[in-house]
Amino acid sequence: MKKQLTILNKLLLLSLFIGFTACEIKEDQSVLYEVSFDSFGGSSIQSQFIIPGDTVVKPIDPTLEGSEFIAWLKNNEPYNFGEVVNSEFTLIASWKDIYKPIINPNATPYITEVLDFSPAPGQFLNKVDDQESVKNIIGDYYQFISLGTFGGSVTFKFDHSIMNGEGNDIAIYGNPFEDSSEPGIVMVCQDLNHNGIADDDEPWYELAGSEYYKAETTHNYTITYYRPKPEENQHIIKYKATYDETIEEGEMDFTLVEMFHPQPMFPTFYEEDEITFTGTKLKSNTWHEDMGDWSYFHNPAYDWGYADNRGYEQEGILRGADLFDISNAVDENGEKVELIAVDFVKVYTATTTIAGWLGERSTEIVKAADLSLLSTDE
Ligand SMILES: [Ca+2]
Ligand SMILES: [Ca+2]
Ligand SMILES: [Ca+2]
Repeated sequence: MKKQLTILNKLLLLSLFIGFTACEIKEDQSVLYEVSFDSFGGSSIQSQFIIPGDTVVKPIDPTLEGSEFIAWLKNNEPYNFGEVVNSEFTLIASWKDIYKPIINPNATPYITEVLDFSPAPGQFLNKVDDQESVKNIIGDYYQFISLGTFGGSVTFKFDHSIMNGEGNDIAIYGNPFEDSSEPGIVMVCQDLNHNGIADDDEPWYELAGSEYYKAETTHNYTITYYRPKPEENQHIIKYKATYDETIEEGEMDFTLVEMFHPQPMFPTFYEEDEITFTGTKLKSNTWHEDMGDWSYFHNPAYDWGYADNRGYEQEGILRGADLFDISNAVDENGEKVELIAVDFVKVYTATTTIAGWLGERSTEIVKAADLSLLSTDE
């Protein structure tokens, strides 16, 4: 009897085993989910077969020459490796170019190329061929260009990357004097793909100056200027500004400069009849002094960190220059960004003030230099 039971037990166990094995094979074929990895040109990563409800094991980061691995993406979002798997899917590697500064053994200190000149309306525009005269800021000469009122900008580069060394790195020369500061905000960009162009996917960073974090400073101030119709007064520029929750429409009145600057104020070379600029707007500190039969406008300097602001305090080779430290770079959210070097520099007028007969408060640029090369020159 005992022996019979044992045989029965064995048969039972055998049938259970067969049943179990069959069941396991069935599971293998139907419900293991394949998670594959598309390394997007990088080293290949093996697929994983995941039991439902289990998680993916984060593989070793793939490698790609000249690139830095950022993350595995699912539906364009970084994948959470704690997520439970309930389907098959592919994770895609995202990469960013490793930035390499351009080192030039024959580097010269001054601007070698102007990439863009987009002035806003102003009294010094339209007197000569502005797109030609902007080249005045190349090299070491003393001829300035004017950017016009808020937003008007110039973008330039050098024959090498400007390294972020100890302290200040860039000198930007304007024509300020005591009580005549016309601040311009400075932005920088890295040529990540070394094509000499500031591409749309190469971000710009503002060099935060003394006013950047103050409540009275307006970030993301957008203004559109409209070209007057031929029959309209060419010294009245209509505009529409948007910032915070505000939409403001108005006119900039340049009529008091007409006797000195009779030409139209809206830059004539634009094909469009309206131009739009977005940037950081500084609160005006201009004040007006009544001197009896005439009046004077005071445009005092801001503390630091703006072009055409305090350069009159410098001596020698730096006379007229405001100095900039690449370490003050911030991203669009105001977060500090560490940049080892930069390739492109943009300066734009930071105020919207029109000071009567003195005209708009517009940043002027004479030249700019890599400070590290200037010091070795001396
Ligand atoms: Ca620095
Ligand atoms: Ca000036
Ligand atoms: Ca580029």
